[in-house]
Amino acid sequence: MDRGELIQKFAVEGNAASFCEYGNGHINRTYLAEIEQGGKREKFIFQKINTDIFRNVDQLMENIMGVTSFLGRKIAEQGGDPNRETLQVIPTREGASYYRDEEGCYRMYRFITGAVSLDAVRKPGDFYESAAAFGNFQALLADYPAETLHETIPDFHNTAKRYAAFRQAVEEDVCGRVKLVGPEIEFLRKRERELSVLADLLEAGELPLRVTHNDTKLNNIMIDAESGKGICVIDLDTVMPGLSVYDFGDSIRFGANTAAEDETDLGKVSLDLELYGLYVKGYLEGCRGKLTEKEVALLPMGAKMMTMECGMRFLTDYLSGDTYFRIHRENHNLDRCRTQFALAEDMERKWARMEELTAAVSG
Ligand code: ADP
Ligand code: GN1
Ligand code: MG
Repeated sequence: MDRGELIQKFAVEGNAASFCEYGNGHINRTYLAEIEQGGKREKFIFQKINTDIFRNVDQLMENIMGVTSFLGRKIAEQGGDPNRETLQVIPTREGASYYRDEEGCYRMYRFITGAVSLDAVRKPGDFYESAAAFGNFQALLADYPAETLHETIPDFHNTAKRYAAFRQAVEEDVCGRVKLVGPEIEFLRKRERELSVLADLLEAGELPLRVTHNDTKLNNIMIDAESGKGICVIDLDTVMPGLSVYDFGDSIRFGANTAAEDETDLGKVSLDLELYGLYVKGYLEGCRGKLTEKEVALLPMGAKMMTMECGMRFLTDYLSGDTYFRIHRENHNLDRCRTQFALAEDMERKWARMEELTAAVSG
């Protein structure tokens, strides 16, 4: 079925005028579809869902429909515009949340106009605004019925289990790449015990399980082109019960790195402490006092844990033959892994400052 026919399966009038790959996500295939409607071109986001990763698309879309309608109601109550401030799924002509054919599963979203998603912080204010928006997302979902959410990727941020998967990939060495990554394996081996501290605190009841986004990188938020405010959190595939410090940490991992996630010159990789401090401020303001003291104290650990975990996931994928994250060049996952580990090492050097800044902002 061609793209025009696929679009016809959704409840939108008009004909597809253009269709092109869009964005820099690593998981789904995202397209910008422009549709001719009454002499005007309307934009839509069309996605082919990665069903190797999201095995149960009914459950995935049930989560998204639940979360977006919940958010839409709250945003409207607070006088906001649900069309711009939360994702809006365009149903199929049959009224389903996605369309399935023999080649895959597809969904459509209303395009959030007048906004941008950034792959790097342009100015510190962008990062602060993204923090406030992710914090607000956390606060808005604080009373979402967590038990109704499906675990779209089981053990997504269970770093200890991720370590076990990494060890298995080393053991299997399906591509013969283990010999190329001695220092990276050593990096993780040295930190093995630390990898489970947050999961252990959760299990011990010292950290609360919340409804979290779990994939809070900067390009998963839309920033209003005029006001510069973070207006809409997108990429809701991994909204699941999780830890607030994971959401905080993943944003730091991506946005407070002075280099790109896949930078090959590791000399450029470091933690920007100014951005770190700004994010703490924005996130705590957005959360509106909902985090416990312990959660706040563990924000630096959240940042380091997400950085190590993500590096480990890139490394595992490199060892397994690059089957999970979309790559655009040879060794891409290895490059991504190395930047993460370099960033985590820089966090270790700056640990005292990270803790001081966290305490100063929250105190
Ligand atoms: P992935 O899971 O692959 O990361 P995303 O859902 O994050 O896919 O989409 C990829 C990119 O597409 C985003 O980073 C953003 O730039 C753009 N995008 C996604 N949804 C919308 C939307 N509703 N409006 C405008 N842009 C969007
Ligand atoms: C993936 O989907 P995207 O590109 O926003 C991944 C995240 C990683 C991130 C690393 C479902 O995010 O967990 O942190 O790449 N998403 C999934 O850039 O695995
Ligand atoms: Mg994304």
